[in-house]
Amino acid sequence: MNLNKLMLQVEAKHPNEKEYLQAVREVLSTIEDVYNEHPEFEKAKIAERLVEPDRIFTFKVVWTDDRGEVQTNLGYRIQFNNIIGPYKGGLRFHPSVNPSILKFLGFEQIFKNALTTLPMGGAKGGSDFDPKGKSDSEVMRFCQAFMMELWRYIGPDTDVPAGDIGVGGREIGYLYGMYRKLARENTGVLTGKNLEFGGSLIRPEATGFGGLYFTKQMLETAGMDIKGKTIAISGFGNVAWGAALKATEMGAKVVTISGPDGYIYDENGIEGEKIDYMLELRATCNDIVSPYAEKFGAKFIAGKKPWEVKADIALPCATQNELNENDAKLLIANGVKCVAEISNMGCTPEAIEQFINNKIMYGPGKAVNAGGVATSGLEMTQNAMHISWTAEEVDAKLQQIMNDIHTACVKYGKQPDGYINYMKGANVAGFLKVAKAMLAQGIV
Ligand code: 2IT
Repeated sequence: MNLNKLMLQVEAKHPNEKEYLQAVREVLSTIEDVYNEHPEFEKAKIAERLVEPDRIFTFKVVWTDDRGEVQTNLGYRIQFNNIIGPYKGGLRFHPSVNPSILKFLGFEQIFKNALTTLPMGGAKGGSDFDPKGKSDSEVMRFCQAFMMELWRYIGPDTDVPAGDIGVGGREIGYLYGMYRKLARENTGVLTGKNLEFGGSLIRPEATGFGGLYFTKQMLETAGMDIKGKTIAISGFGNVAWGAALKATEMGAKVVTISGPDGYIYDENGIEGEKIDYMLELRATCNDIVSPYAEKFGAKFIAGKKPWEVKADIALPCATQNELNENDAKLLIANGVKCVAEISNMGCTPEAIEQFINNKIMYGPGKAVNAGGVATSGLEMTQNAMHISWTAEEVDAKLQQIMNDIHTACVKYGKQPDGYINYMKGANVAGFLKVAKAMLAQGIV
């Protein structure tokens, strides 16, 4: 099968799902060589079978707000592929959530989870519920209503949801409480739980920490040291927080964070209590970053993204397509050396092309941010064994996993001129594992 032809078919079938098409296009365009080296893949129609989710659940979530008004939201769970393990992936609560966005995230999750070396399949879910401005009890009632619909489709060995944008420890707690009541079981059915009821140490930090372990490896492979480098980060949520924490610990200087309202430029470096403050800012549920500027006397640039500052390293930590071609050109003109996505699909295809054509190190989200779901996998292991590991034990495993992912990307992404195409490396390594598992298990 010509994968171009398959892409045209997928486009014709799902013309309005642009994020999903973008994610599929990226993978199909980078696996073509290995696909054609394995006629058995073609014979078993691996690519055709991989691009469509196993099933999609769509449900209505009805709840009552603090004024007593009845609210209706949409809920989804997309079980994409469970060939190597139970469906696994986060839940996103954000007004932009739609089937296209969840299908792109679920599709990416298959390869990301395959890269982690742990047995996890790919899934994603969420709702168009907007947590912004909602009270704690509204969030609780929404989560309970959401789980009343979802619980019958998930289970600790079937499908294990977790957090994503808009879903953190608080939401996971409310979701878990309702699941436990309905299913009458205490199991690791969700990850990202609080420590008191089966959560794992380091899970909150893991996406950011893993992203920095990967970035450090990328730099070292190119003969550079992360120490002393200037870093531009976008976002100010859990992922940006973990990234800033580890980056400063490694001796780099973080100069930006951002929100939907604009970005903060702190020339003195975002460190110590300023990083702690990010959590406080997030907990207000207003989704604005500007109060940081007033509190710490930094600059706030309204309505702009942080990619216009001079930085050695850029770490998108917010959402998909948050760094476009123009941003890439600005970063390159300002001497950026490495761009590593800790958000999912943070760069547009045009931005990626800029980085690759200019031989700038570029790490795709499915490799760079895999530490989050990998540590979810470690949480599942601890739950299944009814034990808990120390922070040091979890962190050591996370570092090992990120090292292994980096090695796999280099193995499949190294070009004849020595440039490492991490996007290709990650896609090929993830795809080969899934494809081989699909072949071994027959046509099911
Ligand atoms: O995008 C992601 O990998 C996540 N939101 C984490 C998923 C998980 O199951 O921990």
